[in-house]
Order: sequence, then C-alpha cells, then structure tokens
Amino acid sequence: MSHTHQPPASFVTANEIRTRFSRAMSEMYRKEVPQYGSLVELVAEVNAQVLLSQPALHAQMERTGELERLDVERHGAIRVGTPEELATLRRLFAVMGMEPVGYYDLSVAGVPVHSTAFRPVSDEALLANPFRVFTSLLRLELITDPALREQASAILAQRNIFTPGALALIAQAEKQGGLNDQDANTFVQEALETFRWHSDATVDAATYEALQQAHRLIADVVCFKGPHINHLTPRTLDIDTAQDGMPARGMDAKDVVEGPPRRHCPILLRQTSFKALKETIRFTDADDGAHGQGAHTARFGEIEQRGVALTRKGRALYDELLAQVRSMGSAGSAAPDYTTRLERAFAQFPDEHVALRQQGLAFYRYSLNAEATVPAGIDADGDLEGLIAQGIVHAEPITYEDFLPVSAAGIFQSNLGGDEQKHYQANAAQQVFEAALGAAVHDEIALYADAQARSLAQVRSALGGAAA
Ligand code: OOG
Ligand code: NI
Repeated sequence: MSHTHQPPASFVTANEIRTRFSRAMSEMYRKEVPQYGSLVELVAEVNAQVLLSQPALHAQMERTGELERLDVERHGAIRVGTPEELATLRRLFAVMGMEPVGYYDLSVAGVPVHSTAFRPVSDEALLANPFRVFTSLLRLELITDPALREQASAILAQRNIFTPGALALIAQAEKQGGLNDQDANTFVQEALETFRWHSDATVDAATYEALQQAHRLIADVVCFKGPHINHLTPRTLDIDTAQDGMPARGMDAKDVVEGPPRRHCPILLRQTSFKALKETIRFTDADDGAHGQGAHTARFGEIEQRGVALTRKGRALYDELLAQVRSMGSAGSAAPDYTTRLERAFAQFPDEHVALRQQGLAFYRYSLNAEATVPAGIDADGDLEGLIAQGIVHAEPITYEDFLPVSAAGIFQSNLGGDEQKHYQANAAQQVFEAALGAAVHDEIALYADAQARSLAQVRSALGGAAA
C-alpha cells in the first residue's frame, strides 16, 4: 500500500473552488458597489481595444496563456483585527489553493497594519485563475491611548467573523484533502459571508468616533461584524486610458497612478482607484435618536496594469528611483509635476527586454520554439541570448503577481477619507506577523526565480535531447 494521499476522484480542484469563490465575490461586490460593475465594463472595453491595436501583445498573451485568465483576473483586499482571525483566514484560503506571499509593512506610510497577499503560487494554478487577496492585520499596539487600545481589543475578542458552516468545511477539507462538488459550493457560500458588508456597526456612536479619531482604519476594522471586502480590482492592459475614462462614468478617480511610469516594457504594477463611497451605518444606540446614524467611507474601486516581475537587483533599482522622485519636494506624489519627474527618473531603468534580461533586472520564462529546427550538435548549455537571437528559444516576461508597499499605502490613504496623516515609527515585524498567521510567508522574488529556473532547466534538457 502506498502512503501517498490520493484525493478521491470526486473532489473538485482547489483551482475550481478559487474560481467559484472569486466569481461569487465579484457578483456580491457588484450588488454592493454598483460602480464596480461600471469599472469592470470600462476595463473590458479598454482591454478589447488594446488587444486589437497591439497584435504583438495579443500574441504574447496568447502564447503565455494569460489571455484566457485576463477576464476573470481580480484582486481584493480585506483587513482583520486579531491573530486568530488571520490564522483562520490562512486555512480558509488554503482550501482554494491560496498561500501567503510577501510581507508588507504599512506603518512606514502612516497606516497601522502589516499585510500579506494570499494567492496561488504554482505556474499552473496562476494560469487557471490568479485571484489574490491583499490581507492586512491591524496593529493595535500602535494605538497610543492604553484605554482605547484595551477597548478595541475587547470589542474584537467578542466577534466571530466565520460562520459555523465555513469552519466545519475548512476542517473537513483539511482532514480529507479536498471537497466534493456540493461541499465546495456550500463552502463558497459560507466563506462569502465573512466578506459581506454590514451596515449595522457593532458599537455605539461615541466608540466609533473615538476609534475613528485614533485612526480611520482602526474604526473600519474594529466596529463591524467582519472584514468586508473593500475593493475588487480588475486588470487592465492600459491603465492611462482606463483612468481617463473614469470621470465620464461618474467615478471620482485618484489624481496619480501609483507605481512606475508608463513604459514600453511595463514593469511590476501600476494602480489607480476611485474614491471610497460614503455609506450610511447604524450604531448600536440608533434608537436613542440623536447620533444613531453615521456615514462610513471604506469601500472603493481600483484598476491595475501588471508588467514583468523584477529580480532583487531590478527591485532595488525601482525602489531607489521611486524614492528619489518622492523625496523631491514635500508634496511627494501630490506634486503637480510628479508624472514628469517620475518619467525623468525612470529614464535610468532600461526599457528593452533584451537589456532587462542581460542586466539581470527582470524574470523571464524560457521555452523551446517548437517551429525552430535545432542545429545538430548544438551546445545545450550555450549562451542563452545567442539561442534567443537565433529564434531557437523564446523568452516571455513573467508577470508580477504581487503588490508594492508604497503603492498600497497610497491606495489606503486615498480611500480613508480626510487628509489626516499619522506618523508611526517604522517597524517591520515580519516574525510577529508570521506568528499570528501561523506560517511563514513565501518570498515572492524566490518564487519568480524558481519559475525562471524551472523553465530554463526544461529548455536545456530539451536542447540536450535534440542535440543527442
Ligand atoms: C489594501 C490596499 C492595498 C493594493 O492594491 O495595493 C491594495 C486596503 O486598502 O485594505 O489593495
Ligand atoms: Ni488593491
């Protein structure tokens, strides 16, 4: 008897559960925030136009398999209050094949959270559906008033953000190694409940106000029944055109696009959002009259354009150039000439794939060109760029699947409402975060490096076979 645990054939794949869940989430958010529906339509129009006018991009996306995932590609974001909530979310996302990748310290940017992104990690799972959820844990230790800190943690201790059904199915999936079709559907419905918007606050008006004063984000996390999904982001192939189309559809777009400037070879991630909606909420003392109702701004829309993943060297150059631009003048990205300065600084970042590869700045997935005839006696370990130049090997950019802390901070800020800036001591605490999570996060750059290395090993071995 083998001890390998073969899941019964009746189980649906984690990819399938993730796809069902992201679809259900998208349908729910469309109902909750109708402007999200308009945003998805706008992005679909822009993408169709780009694919028509840029045949090379169309062909590249077809070859890499990304064309098929484009229409369903989304990321969402949530914020939780306690280590237990975060740890259970890790188990919930694991049922859908999503693992924690990366550590983001947002305290540097005046936001009292640290975060990870739950997402699929294997090449095959990413192609099936790359659904990601940016997940932040509130850092109560950054509330300076001890009484308020105690109160916030007491409120959080009383809530349970998961339904009993979701908890039971998580445990069942862990025990059995999967879920059958019907259980998967029930799981998706039960899991969805955790992310639903609740207009009934769990606190009275005065408590909400005090937490809001400490930081708007603290009120958003502490005063509600659960971690409502605060945005869902479709992927656009041309963020500038999509941004220009937002006002005509009634969306109050943020002024600047976060991330690198527009380029010939897109790198990393560019993002922009429309401002959060003001939603009516009811406090627990609603029936007392005067201050029973309030307004809360939390939920918004965002779009993003993804480019090639950078190596550690490429990322260091990106961080350095971005820091240069942001340190010029006090207004940072709010300065009127920000875009021009950004473009000027990034002139130092090579904008050709050959240069990005040769200088070791970005990651590529290599494959043998099926149509090329491999010359007899070819050196399978020969110079890669030579093989690419001869058309024997294809190099396709590996898409960046993660997030950027400075951009994330900009997205948080633009959607908290108000202009207040808080300052916290920068203190990355990855180990504290991982202890809360109950697992280590993947190093995202190592994942890209592995994907590149795997593809290269396959090419070399295929070439060796062809040469023999
Ligand atoms: C998350 C903000 C970060 C992104 O795309 O960088 C984010 C939040 O507001 O909870 O979603
Ligand atoms: Ni986002």
